[in-house]
Amino acid sequence: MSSGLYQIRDKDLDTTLDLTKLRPYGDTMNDAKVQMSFTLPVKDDDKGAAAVQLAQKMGIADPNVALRQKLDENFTFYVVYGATTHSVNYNEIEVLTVADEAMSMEETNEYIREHIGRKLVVVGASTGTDAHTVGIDAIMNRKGFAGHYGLERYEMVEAYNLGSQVPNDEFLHKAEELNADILLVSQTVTQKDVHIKNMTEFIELAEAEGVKNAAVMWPVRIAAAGKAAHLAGVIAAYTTLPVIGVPIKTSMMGGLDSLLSMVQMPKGIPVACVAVDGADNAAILAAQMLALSDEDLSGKLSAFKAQMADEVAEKDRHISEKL
Ligand code: B12
Repeated sequence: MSSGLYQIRDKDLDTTLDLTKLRPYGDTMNDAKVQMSFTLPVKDDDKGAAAVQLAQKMGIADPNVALRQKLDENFTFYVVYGATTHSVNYNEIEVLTVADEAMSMEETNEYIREHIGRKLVVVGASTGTDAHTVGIDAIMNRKGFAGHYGLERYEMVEAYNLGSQVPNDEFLHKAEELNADILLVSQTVTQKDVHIKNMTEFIELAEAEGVKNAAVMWPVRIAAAGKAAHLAGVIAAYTTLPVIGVPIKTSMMGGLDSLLSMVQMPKGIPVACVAVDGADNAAILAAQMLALSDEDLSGKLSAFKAQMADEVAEKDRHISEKL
């Protein structure tokens, strides 16, 4: 092997990784080498040193202009290579993340089979004047969306997707006819607030004629929303019934946006808000509210909580055995 210029074996190179002073890896550990490129709106002349000075002011030690190229008479492109004088403490970095535990299709089916003992009837639509079908299709259609199957594929769900621009009265009558357990409304937020008009009409109609029919929605309402998370608040503003918000995880901000839109309600218009994607807890909370005036339901909830406690004890025993 050559012992020339590029032989690095005998050199005393730093190999330690100190996460409290994390620096870029250029050619060797901790050399802090970075490469950056920028364009200066000046001609390519002797004052190319401006690029070097700029790099130094940005905390780059020993900057080298690796490339300098005239773009036109008054613009020059630079690639500068050098070592950053900064480092970060990797161990102290805290990232705000949203815990996300979702049940698989099989687990959901099993849960419904065990706890409800029959298929759940779900009716969904994009209501009023809203023509956006794709969102409700994503949730309901067999093929599903983004690697998740839609409700039509769930063995323990009887799903009816009515499509878009479904008049509110038609939607409610269909729900009544099918004896629906759950109504899914998809509304796109519009600049002209059409979604609020659609939603308030829906609430008025439902309160006028739907109370006795859609058992799960009345008298406790659960509002789930992703990119239209303020709708829970809209519902709360138009009714005296309790509203439980379920912020849905979004691709942009992991659901933090939905969460804040639901919890930051003005005084007088409360929305009880559960965790991001916390539909289970919303359902349990709704059941607990209903149980205040329903002895049978209250008994079922007590049994459910006792079973949960047994399950925790069983898991604890299982872990203790393993240790
Ligand atoms: C396709 C599209 C259309 C198509 C719809 C075709 C169809 N068959 O659906 C057409 C051309 C008809 C259309 C029309 C209009 N559109 Co449009 N459209 C879009 C577009 C490009 C994509 C929407 C989409 O399909 N997304 C994909 C699906 C999978 O995502 P999603 O809808 O968000 O659904 C997910 C979640 O939100 C959630 N979800 C949805 N519903 C529900 C329900 C429940 C219960 C739950 C739990 C979850 C949930 O789950 C889904 C899966 O993750 C968006 C821009 C964009 N890139 O988002 C604009 C957009 C939604 N449209 C918009 C507008 C303004 C309009 C019009 C008013 C334009 C006009 N001036 O005419 C009209 C309205 C017509 C009407 N009467 O409603 C705006 C809305 C304004 C805003 N929010 O800022 C957007 C955002 C574009 C924009 N930036 O201006 N549109």
